[in-house]
Formats: sequence, C-alpha cells, structure tokens
Amino acid sequence: RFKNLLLLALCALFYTCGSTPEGEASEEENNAAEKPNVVVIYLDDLGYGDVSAYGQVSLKTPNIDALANGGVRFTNGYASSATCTPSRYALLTGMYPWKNKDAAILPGTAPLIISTSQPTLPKMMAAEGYHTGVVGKWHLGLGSGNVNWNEHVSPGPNEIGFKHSYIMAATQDRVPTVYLENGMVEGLDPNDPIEIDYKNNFDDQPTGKDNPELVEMKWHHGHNNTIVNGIPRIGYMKGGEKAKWSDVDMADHFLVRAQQYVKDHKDEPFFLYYAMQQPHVPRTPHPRFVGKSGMGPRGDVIIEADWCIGEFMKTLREEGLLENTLIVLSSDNGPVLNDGYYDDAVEKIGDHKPAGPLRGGKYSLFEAGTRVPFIAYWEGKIKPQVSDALVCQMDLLPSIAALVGGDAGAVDGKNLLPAFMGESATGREELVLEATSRTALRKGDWIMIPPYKGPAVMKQVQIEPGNSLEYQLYNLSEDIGQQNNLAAENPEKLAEMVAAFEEIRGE
Ligand code: NG6
Ligand code: CA
Repeated sequence: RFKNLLLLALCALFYTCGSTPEGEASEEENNAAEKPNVVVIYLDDLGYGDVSAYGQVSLKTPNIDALANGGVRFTNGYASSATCTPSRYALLTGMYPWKNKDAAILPGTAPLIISTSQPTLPKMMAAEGYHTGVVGKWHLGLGSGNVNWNEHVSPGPNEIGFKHSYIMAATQDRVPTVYLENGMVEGLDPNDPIEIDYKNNFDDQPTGKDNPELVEMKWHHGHNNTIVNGIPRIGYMKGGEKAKWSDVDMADHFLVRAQQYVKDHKDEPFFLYYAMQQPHVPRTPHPRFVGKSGMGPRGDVIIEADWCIGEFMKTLREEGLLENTLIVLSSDNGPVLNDGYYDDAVEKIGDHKPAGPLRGGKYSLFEAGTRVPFIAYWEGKIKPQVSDALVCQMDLLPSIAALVGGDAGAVDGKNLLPAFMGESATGREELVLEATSRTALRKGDWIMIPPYKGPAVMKQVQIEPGNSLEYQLYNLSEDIGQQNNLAAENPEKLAEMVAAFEEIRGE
C-alpha cells in the first residue's frame, strides 16, 4: 500500500515537472503573482480608539483585530482630512484635498468633484487590466449640477474609473435616501419620480422641524428636514417611495453587494472599494446587533461593521482569494459622538475612548481628526507587525500602482509600498493635514498648527477643532495627547515647521 502511494507521489511529481519547466511558475501562477486583487475597506467616522487591536478594551472588534494583528497595524496612519469628502478625494486621486476648493463636506446635490480627466486609483487599476468596483458610501458628488435622479446620473464613479458602482449618493443622513447602481436609482417607479432640494421644502412634505410627532430618532442639530423611515435628514426629498433604502438593512445590503462583486470577478484581477457607512449618523444597527455593545447604537453599529468585515473575509477565503489579495482597512476621519441626533452615544460611552489617547475628534486638526486605524493585510505575504511609519491614505494610489506595475500619474501621494508591505519602517517625512479647510503640518514627530480664529470647542459636537490665536507646536513622541504647546519654548523648531509648511502649501 505504501509502495502504491509512493508510486502515485512520484507520478504526480513527474506530471508537474513535465507541465512546467523546473523553477518556473505556470502561467496561471504567474498571473496570480503579478496581479493581486486589492480591496480597500473604508469605514466612516471610526476612531483610532474604536478598534480593540488599537488598545481598546471596552469594545470588541475581533474581525478587524484579525486583520490588524495578522498584517501591518499602523500607529501613524492618517486620513488626509478630518471629514469625509476630502479624505475620499485624497484616497481616490492621490492629491491633497486642500488643493481642490470643492473638496469639503458636500450636500447630496453637489456635482462630482473629481475631474474625469484626472488620475484616480480605479483608473490606474483598470489600465492594468483590473476589474474595478465600488460598493457603499460615495459622497464625492454626482453629475454636473442639477442632477435629474430619474435618469442616468453621470458623471459619477463609473466616469472616474469604476466599471461597477453600487452606492449611496452622499451620506446616510442626507437625501436622496436611495441606492444607485451604475448611475441608475435602484427600484425607482417612473410614476413616482424623485425630487431633491437642499434649500426649499416641497409644500406638502412633513419635516423633522415641524413634525416632531413623526420622528423616531430625534434630531439634535441640523437633520430636521425630510423624514425618511422615521429619521429626519439633511435636505428635502419628494417621491421615490419604492426606491428608498431601509436603514437597518443597509449594512447587510452593502455586504451582500461586496460579496457578490468578489464572486462575480474572482476569475480576473479586481480592485474593490468597499465603503461602509458605519459608525456615521444616523446609527441604525440591524435588530440583531441592537444592545450588543452596551454603548447604544454607536457601539452597536461598530460591532455590526466588524461582523460584516468578518463575513466579507469569509467570502474571500471561500473563494480561495486570500493569498492573492491585499486588503487595506481604514477610516475616513476620526470619531464623533453626537453628530446631530440623540442616540445615546454620549450618555452610554462609559469608559470607551473612541479616539484612544488622541486629542480632538472628527472636524479637528488635533490628532484624533485624522489619525485613524490603518491596516494592510495580505495572507502569507505580509508579516504581522506594528509599524510606526507615517503613512496617509493619499499614498495608496502611488503605492498600489507600484504593486501592480501601474502609472499613478503626478500626484501628491508617495510610493510607500515597502511600508505597506511591512518591508520597511520608513514612511513619509511630512504630511499636511486638513480639517474643515484649515491645515497643519506633521513633520517627523512634530505637529505645527498655525493660528486659526474660531471656537476652542465646537459646542454641538463637543469637539476641540484645534483653533488658537497662537501657533501650536507639539512633540508627539512624548506628548501624543497634545497637552504641551512648545511653540514659545522652541522657536527654532517652530520656525522650521512654519517654513516647511509654507513651502508645501506654496505660500
Ligand atoms: C455635517 C453634519 C454631520 C455629518 C457631517 C458629514 C450637520 C449639523 N452636521 O454637516 O451630521 O453629516 O456633515 O460627515 O448637518 S462626513 O463624515 O460625511 O464628513
Ligand atoms: Ca466620515
């Protein structure tokens, strides 16, 4: 019996050697090695401290932890900005968003802010023979102004490099509350056309402001226009009843689309941008996650998002793709508790620290605005490690271009592929950070925030935006919480930082 087995093994060996010359990979293997799939999993408002692998104990995120602990976990990984639209702009174009005056939080009616002629991550991938897809939150504008939501909406993701798109136009708290597939509103009844207006209500429409009795989630600030599914939103919407999404099903809905995308394109190299909506407001966990965190809906949707990531990873595993897929996970900006609805986020936070040791939060030039969970995972390829390299999402376009042999074009991002692959501890030397149109400079371990007028605390969201009439200078290596302003005591360092900042900003 043993002899038979040996014979069989020998035969198998000869057979393999016969089909490909020794030492050379088969064509299939070659293709696989040359064209790894790339998936960017992007969360919305997830803070540096919201992931248990980043030191948090009160909230458990086992599936994100598996990526963080099995790949490169960056401790100095940044979104380019402290709000969504500019960060997404930088991620997809590799450009500093403060160079584009339109890269600010957009209403649902805003035109597309990425020029169809500029280089983008999906375009670069498509040029390298990749199938490219986006599933989830868009918030980069659609159309060229005055969008008619009842016709094909363009330009949008499909015109800047995505061959397939399944998106919500802006945010969960903004109208239109519908999904678009490749530019068409899904499930639209032509007899019930959609009308959208961000200034004026349609006469017969109830609003959060005038009809509190119809509201199931109370608004705290903003968010008092058209009510959809009991939730008052930003902006007015009329019609499109059948096309409206179900908030509690949104996570499952996007997950299934992301999984389907993988299954549909597993036989060709693909790039998927999976842009999840959690934990942005309104936080609407599916009933099976309600109460799971003990922190109210904000904690519950983080657990929901973590579960989705686990399910998505299962799909990659089942399809046999994990060893040929680079997965990057990050968040578009830092955390906020009360972002406009009463949802117990503040009341039930307990000892959880969404920003970890960092100061500020979403909208802030302090670290918590832009320093976010940032993970690169590739099974069998990237060695598990913690990296202190300074990296920004803007660097993904040129770095992934280097991975797949593509051309990134002339962008502000840097090719930091060795850092993303865990082969080098060196990241960028400096980075200009942006928060609600203000900018600051990180260089080495130092941060310089120029003087800005404005409140020290944003009253409604209870976040310190980083404003001061004085220059601020912090040494993050000894003061990660930005408590000691060293500007007065270290004028040389301040001068050096200001000069470097002005040079990059072109001032
Ligand atoms: C703000 C909204 C906030 C959120 C944010 C965008 C108000 C008062 N606040 O204007 O709730 O929607 O925009 O968040 O309307 S982001 O993550 O998409 O940038
Ligand atoms: Ca966001």
